[in-house]
Amino acid sequence: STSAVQAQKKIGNETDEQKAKRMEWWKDARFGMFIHWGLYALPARHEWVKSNEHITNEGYQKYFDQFNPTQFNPKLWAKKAKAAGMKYVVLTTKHHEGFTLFDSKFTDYKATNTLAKRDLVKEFVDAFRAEGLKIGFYYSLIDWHHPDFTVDAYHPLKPANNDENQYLALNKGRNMANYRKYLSNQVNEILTKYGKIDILWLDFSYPGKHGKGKDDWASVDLLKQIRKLQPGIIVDNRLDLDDYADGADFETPEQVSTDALAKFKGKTWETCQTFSGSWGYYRDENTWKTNKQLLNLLITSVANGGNLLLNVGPTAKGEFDNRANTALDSLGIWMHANSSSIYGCTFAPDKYKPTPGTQLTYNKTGKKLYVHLFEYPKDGKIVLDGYGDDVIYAQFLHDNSELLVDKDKSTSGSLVLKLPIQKPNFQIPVIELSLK
Ligand code: JFZ
Repeated sequence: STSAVQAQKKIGNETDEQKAKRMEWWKDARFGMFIHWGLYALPARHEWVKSNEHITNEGYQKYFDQFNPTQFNPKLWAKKAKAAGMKYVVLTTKHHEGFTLFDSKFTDYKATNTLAKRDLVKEFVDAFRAEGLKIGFYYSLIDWHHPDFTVDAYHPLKPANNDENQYLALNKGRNMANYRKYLSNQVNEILTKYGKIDILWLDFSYPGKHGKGKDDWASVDLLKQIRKLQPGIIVDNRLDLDDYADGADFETPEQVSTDALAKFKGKTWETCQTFSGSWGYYRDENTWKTNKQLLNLLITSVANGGNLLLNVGPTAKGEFDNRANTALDSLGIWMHANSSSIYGCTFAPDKYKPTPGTQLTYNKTGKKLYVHLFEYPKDGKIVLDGYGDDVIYAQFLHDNSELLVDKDKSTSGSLVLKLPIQKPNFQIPVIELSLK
């Protein structure tokens, strides 16, 4: 069939084995930090503010002039990420607004020319590397500042009533070929000036009328360029290269509910999630997720074989705000005790079914099964049907205290775990089952 032929279309010549090797650290890591930081931190009302409120380059200029992150200290960011249990980080080197946090030969619209007066990406990379985290760059394919980037359905200058003649008038003199060159030049800069880069997160494609896709970005050539410059790099799936078997390394389900993650089981994926809804710092947003919801996102991701990329939007001063710090600290307390159920883990073999109120993760190498207690059983008992003959030892993960198991009640390999009546003082305690 044609779809079978299409799936064979390839850009490079990497084998499945080589790819598995390249992706290994990323699949084991499971938990990363996304950082959305740019001029939009000043208006502090969504990173899309320029488009949402149809702000011109002139109208947006005040944020460039006022950008002065006196408290920017990426070492503190890196320590927070590390303490929360995150293994990698992805920073917006440029978002849709077009402002670059890095020094670039190809634009004046960069941090170096603000009151910050320096390459902020350089300091960021040094700080996170020093903490042992892998380095990822987000780079926006979209650019609402560049004069050659054509006005489309998401652009701040888009005509109010989608009037075709207005689109034509606005795009007279704009030349996407020039923008493609700029895009390629800047991708070249970020992949050559900062040493080994582990992840490239390009964002995003929206093919169709007044949209943009692979031809607008020259995606095939861009991906070839990326792989040549950084052979080990891991690239997301937003280049509009679904027709190619090797057009992306992972899927990026964004802001989806925990219920929706089950359908990604068996694929290679990372869900990106915010604390409060917006990616950039949004002062007045009061829809912050609870600690339990955040843990649920992390555990549910691993229980379905995926990663969680949890976002922080630093303030215009250059700091994580208190709500973000508190949430990260609380994740760190849980991870300190329970990270063995996260790192190197994936979904459990089919024969093990989670009981109501629990989620399972599995470490194949260590032969461990992890039961996450979202709801604590009132009678202190958990019955695991079909596990009985496989389990050789059970303990809580946070203190390695033994959990007694009762097998004689079982005739069909079911196992009764006896838990303390009093729930341990832990949000979502984890039971570790050692398998034969
Ligand atoms: C994009 C950005 O527009 C947003 O500001 C943020 O950076 C986020 C991580 O990525 O938002 C998207 C991109 C793609 C989809 C949805 C939101 N999508 O394909 O559903």
